[in-house]
Amino acid sequence: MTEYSIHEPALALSIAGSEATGGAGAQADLKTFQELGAYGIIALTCIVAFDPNDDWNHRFTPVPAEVIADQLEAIQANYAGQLHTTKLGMMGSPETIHTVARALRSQQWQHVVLDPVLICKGQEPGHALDTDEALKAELLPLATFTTPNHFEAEQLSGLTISSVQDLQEAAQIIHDHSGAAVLAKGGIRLEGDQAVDVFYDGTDMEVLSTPKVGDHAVSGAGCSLAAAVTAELAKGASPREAAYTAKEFVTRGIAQRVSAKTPFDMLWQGGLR
Ligand code: PXL
Repeated sequence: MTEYSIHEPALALSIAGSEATGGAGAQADLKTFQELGAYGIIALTCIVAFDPNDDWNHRFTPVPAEVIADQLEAIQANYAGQLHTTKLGMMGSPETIHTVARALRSQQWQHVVLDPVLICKGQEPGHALDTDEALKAELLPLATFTTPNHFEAEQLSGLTISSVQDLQEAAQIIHDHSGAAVLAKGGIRLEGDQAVDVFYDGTDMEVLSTPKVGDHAVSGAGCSLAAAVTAELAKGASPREAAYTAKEFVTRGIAQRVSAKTPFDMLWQGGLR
């Protein structure tokens, strides 16, 4: 009989939406977790299917609240006492946010990484506004780490961000408000030849800068960055170390992108191999 051993990888739960083409969402999270050696677990919040006949607009289908609650019940029971790290991606509705917040509050977490996905094309603006408010009220206070992009950092801080100094100020405001470590992403949005992100955890203020790779956004960069932070935290890295590794992971993935018919290419999660 062949011997076996019990493996004890770092566990990482993503609560996120499916983006069917595999560029973003839960698919990007799972691939990132695997690449970085964490054991990936998913609770799906919604299904996004781009429409090739309508400019690739997002067709959005929420997963019913009770089905989200069932998934989280199964996951939390299965890994009771072992699961300490989670990432929150696209929620899509206030009801989903209530359901996820309730499940999160039912146990202790070491790391709750919030990718504050605020709007998704294809959602009604009124609906999206409710979702943004619920996210700020119910999920941001639970977060230990958050990864707003340029637009989200403006929304969460109330600032207009056009320089690295503005991005630093926004990171400080978001940290002061939430208590979370903040990795605010300037990405390709700030002028100049560097893709600049800012890390702030209340003590350290760091500017992470790499040469821009092209001047077009790549699908999955935000999801993969937050997922890489999550995997690294699950493995025991400090928030600052996790931010640097995640930036490297995404920069290499953008440089080795997967081409597609959508207006954006996709990030390749195997870039560090
Ligand atoms: O990149 C944000 C994002 C997150 N999650 C899902 C998405 C998208 C963007 O398309 O579809 C499910």
